[in-house]
Amino acid sequence: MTYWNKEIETMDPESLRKLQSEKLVKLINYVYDRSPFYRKRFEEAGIKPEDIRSIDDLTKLPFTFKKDLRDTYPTGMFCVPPKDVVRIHASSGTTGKPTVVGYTENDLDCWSESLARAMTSAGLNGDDIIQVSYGYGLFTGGLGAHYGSEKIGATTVPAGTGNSERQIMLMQDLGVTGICCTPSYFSHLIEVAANMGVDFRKDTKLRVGLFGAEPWSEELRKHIEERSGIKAYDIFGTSELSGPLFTDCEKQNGIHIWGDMFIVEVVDPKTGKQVPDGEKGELVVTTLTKEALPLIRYRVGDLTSMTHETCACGRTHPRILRLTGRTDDMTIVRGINVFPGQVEAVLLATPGVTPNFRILIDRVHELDTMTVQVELNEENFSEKMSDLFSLKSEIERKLQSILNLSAKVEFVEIGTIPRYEGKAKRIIDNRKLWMTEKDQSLSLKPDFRKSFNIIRMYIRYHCRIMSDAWLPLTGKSGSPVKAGLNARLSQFINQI
Ligand code: DLL
Repeated sequence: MTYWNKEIETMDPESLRKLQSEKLVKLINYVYDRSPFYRKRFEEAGIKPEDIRSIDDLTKLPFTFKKDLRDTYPTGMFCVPPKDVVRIHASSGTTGKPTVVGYTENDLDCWSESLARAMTSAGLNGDDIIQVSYGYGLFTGGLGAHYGSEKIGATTVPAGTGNSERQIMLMQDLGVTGICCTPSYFSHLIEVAANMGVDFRKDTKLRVGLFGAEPWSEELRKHIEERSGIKAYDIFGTSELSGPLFTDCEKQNGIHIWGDMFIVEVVDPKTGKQVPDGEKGELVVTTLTKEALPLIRYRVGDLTSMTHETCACGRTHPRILRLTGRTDDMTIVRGINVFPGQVEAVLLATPGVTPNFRILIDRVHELDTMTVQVELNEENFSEKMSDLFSLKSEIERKLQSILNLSAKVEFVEIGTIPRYEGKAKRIIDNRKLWMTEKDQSLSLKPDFRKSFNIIRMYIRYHCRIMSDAWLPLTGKSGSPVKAGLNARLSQFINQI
């Protein structure tokens, strides 16, 4: 078995706990001295730094939430002066403002160290050629994987996202052996390669993939492995914790969380109480080495379970099992976090539509697609198709800029989107984390829906003309005749 840092990765659990205790005590003093946010939080909870003497006192500490980062936007929770921040990343937030994360030089080193251990545990090494097909930029995927790959001494190919045929060409021509991207994108690459007549087994040297940034399943892992002949590993992290940080090892039996850098807990999302190993709950993480943006008992929002058992690979650090969902309304499309609030903000700022909407997520030819159904405002309903098209493009443009993701807009009849008395269900996720061949044949569904809506709008348009033509004949504007006619038409439209 090969390790990046054998001494740390296989240290005995008792010594690891001791190390965590020492680091936790230091951390609490650090944030208390440097962060007005944490000082206030601790005071509200009646906690003084001297109350935290070991990891046994962890549960005395209050939780931190994504909302705290938003409320202190952009850098209110940073614990170092701006001159010590050497890098900024960000992930999307509910309101259009991103969640900003900062790194000192040491933070970047720890991030790469974490990934170097992870990549090594997934069988990668300095002889590998690793293609990084995560997005580069504010998203942490590209640069995170890039630095990890360089740290282990691999040759790094910063391909970024998109242009699938070129991705495959690069893989072949450069002799790429490892790839980092979302699992849905790699499934798409398998299809593209097949269409190009490229067989991953015969025509490339690819042997390892690190797939994450979005939920996926064991079935998809099997599918990828069978179709491409590579070993597929699960890579996890969040921008608040740095970015991609952890993977499963060659035993593929849970994601190793480096205990000398992070303390993990799994809690009941309702009560906040820790749940026993093996029981599902929300992931909570305390960062032990981060300087710019340390997080204490951070509620990550992902659902998982954990185990403290030593892995068959010999690593002693805790493992979390496959992440199965989230506690909040965030959803992930092509690796990008999407909150319904972002869409709502766009619609509220756009005249001509109502704030009622529904986000439909599908998986077509292995790639996620996002369609936003929007109700046209009755008063602003335009009879000119050209106006509707420009309104549609305007909303699509705004969505692209706020979400950093292309979404299609579909106009629907007023009253079509269900109204909810409680929490509105804005997202209809038609993706299956894994689709069978039969499911895939149903992937025409979004096209059907689109045609259906065009037909509806067309009928409505003509019904309106009929209605307006009829009115002068009856001569009773706003009369029961018109109301009756409109009711009949609506009933008719709703039935089709
Ligand atoms: O997605 C960091 C990352 C980049 C991880 C590349 C792995 C690879 P955020 O954009 O902040 O950061 O999104 C974090 O994505 O809370 C999970 O809900 C989800 N997520 C990330 N990895 C996985 C995974 C990056 N392996 C959010 N399985 C997290 C399931 C994942 N969900």
